[in-house]
Amino acid sequence: MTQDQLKQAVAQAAVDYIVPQLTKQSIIGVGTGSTANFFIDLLAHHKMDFDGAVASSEASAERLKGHGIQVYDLNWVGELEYYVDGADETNGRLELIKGGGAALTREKIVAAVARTFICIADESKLVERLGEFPLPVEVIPMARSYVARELVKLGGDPVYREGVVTDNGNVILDVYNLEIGHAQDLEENINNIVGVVTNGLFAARPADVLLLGTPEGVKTLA
Ligand code: ABF
Repeated sequence: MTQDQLKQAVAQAAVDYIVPQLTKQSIIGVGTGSTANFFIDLLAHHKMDFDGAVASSEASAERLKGHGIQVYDLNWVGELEYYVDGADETNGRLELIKGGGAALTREKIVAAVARTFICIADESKLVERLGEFPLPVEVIPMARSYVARELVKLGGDPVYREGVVTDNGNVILDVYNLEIGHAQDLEENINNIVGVVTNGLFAARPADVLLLGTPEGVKTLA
């Protein structure tokens, strides 16, 4: 199976997981990236079964609207039953690295609101220890150099993602070579650096369910 077929299989598994629970009032949190795109395209077949979606990026909002799915501003939404999104890495505790697509801040906000966060990923994303994928950190532009120096003190090698501006008007530092022993502590320590908006560790609020695409089928970890 190709990686795209594995992504499609987990996207279908997420649709199968949530659709039976949806009502006409349901609003779904929808993520960003190629796996999330498969999910959006498959979810569109069921658009009559729910009210609409909140998107974690402008790109996903456009894709949802293209399918005729109503997209809501999160501020207008009280409750999100589900948030479905991909990841760059996951460990067995469902702690994640996200943000390769630069949408990490909105993703973390939607994850915070959602009752159930379903992560969809092909098996290449499952790792023993987080950190081979460089950790994305969204930073206020004027703080970029300061934050980079502070990240070096934490043992990382930050690299400015040139030419990328987030949907929030900020920049991204990708941090290589971090020792991620206790992910929750590191997430908090990086967030405490002045000028950091968010970092891509999802450990304080990990996924609740991981649908993992393997050649033997989709495995569910919870
Ligand atoms: C988003 O998309 C992320 O947080 C992660 O960076 C990325 C995963 O992309 P893909 O599904 O294309 O591998 O969910």
